[in-house]
Amino acid sequence: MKTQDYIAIENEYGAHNYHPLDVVVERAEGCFVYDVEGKKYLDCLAAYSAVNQGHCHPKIKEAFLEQVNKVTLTSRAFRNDKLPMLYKKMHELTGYDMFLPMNSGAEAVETAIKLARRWGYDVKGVEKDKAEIIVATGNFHGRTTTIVGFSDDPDSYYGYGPYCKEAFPMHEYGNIEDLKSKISKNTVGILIEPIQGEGGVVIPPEGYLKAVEQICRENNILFICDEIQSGLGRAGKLFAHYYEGVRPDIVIVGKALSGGFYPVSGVLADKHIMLVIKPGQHGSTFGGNPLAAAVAIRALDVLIEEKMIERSAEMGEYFINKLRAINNPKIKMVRGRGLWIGLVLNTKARPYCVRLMEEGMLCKDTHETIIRIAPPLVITKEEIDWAVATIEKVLNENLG
Ligand code: IF1
Repeated sequence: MKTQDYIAIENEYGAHNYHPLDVVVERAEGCFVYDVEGKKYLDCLAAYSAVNQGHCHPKIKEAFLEQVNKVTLTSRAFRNDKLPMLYKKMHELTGYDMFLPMNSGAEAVETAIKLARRWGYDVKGVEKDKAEIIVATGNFHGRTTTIVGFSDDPDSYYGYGPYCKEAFPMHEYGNIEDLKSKISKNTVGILIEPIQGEGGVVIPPEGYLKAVEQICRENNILFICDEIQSGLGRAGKLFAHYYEGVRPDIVIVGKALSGGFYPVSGVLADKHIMLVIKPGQHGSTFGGNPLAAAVAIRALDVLIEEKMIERSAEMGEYFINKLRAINNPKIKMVRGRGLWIGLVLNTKARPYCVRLMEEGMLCKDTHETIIRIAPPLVITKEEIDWAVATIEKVLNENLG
């Protein structure tokens, strides 16, 4: 079968909750994916930063295959020999006392919301069912109804209510005075991304994260940082919040935690927060299963052993500088941290993403005019040179 055959079947029998580019991927390795006709593409989306380690990384695959031949899932009614080792590794790598494993990013965000609310009632003493968590404009934290209920993007929230909006006061991302105005006696947490991905790699003003941390300390509020997309090397550090030297009370992780092999997410926190949830008060069927743990352990090992975080910082700076050297009036701005880049155009980005696909490069447009560029962290300088030349070539075309 050819590309169009797969697309026809997908359109006929699959829900239309996405509008993907017309590329039908058959296999992938490292920075490259190959379609059903064998055409090769440089992947500059990396599954929205879930394959920071590169597609089908051999060492993570090895861990997957070894574990899948032993045991994959026993439920949390019993213990297993891999989860404790993941807990220990997360502690040693991040410095947080404890980790609560889930599966999708949204589930981890929901977990962080429950943890903050429970801490609010049991420790801070907030009146029952009155807990508030302040969120930011332009946020993206997943697609469950609680989460889309505090989105300001109609594509996320329209038609899925009712919501409990009063539980999630919204402040303007980056605006500390506005944030302060949203604090009440019932505020238990402030939930933000250290860099906003869906908004097109939006970096907040210098000092914003530090000010959020200070506000949390002064008002006995939990600083909740969603590092599901920005974390694990994507922004050039283990966590993007390291750029401001802050230490959130709760850090949410996902995506590259498994290198794209398996849905693995979770929440990091110290004991005085994490232990407010008692046995039987939260969990999930697959959360913390031995296959997930084995894969996550190796995905983290690979990230560190192959110095992917340092590469992200170095290659990202190289990529951004080369993009900024392109002399084309269509380019409004190039922004980013590490290998996480938003190429902001003065015109619609989608036609250029389609042309880049035709040229053998995959990236995604967002918010109409932004091309999101986030390749696996194993990309080389030669591959970046080719990508920049291809972007320059395509932007020189008039696509209306
Ligand atoms: C889709 C966006 C990116 C996330 C942050 C939580 C989650 C995500 C910061 C939820 C997930 C994914 C979802 C995916 C596309 C992608 C995305 F475009 F939707 F917004 F990356 F920017 N926090 N982001 O970025 O994690 O439940 O998906 O595992 O919905 O198509 P999830």
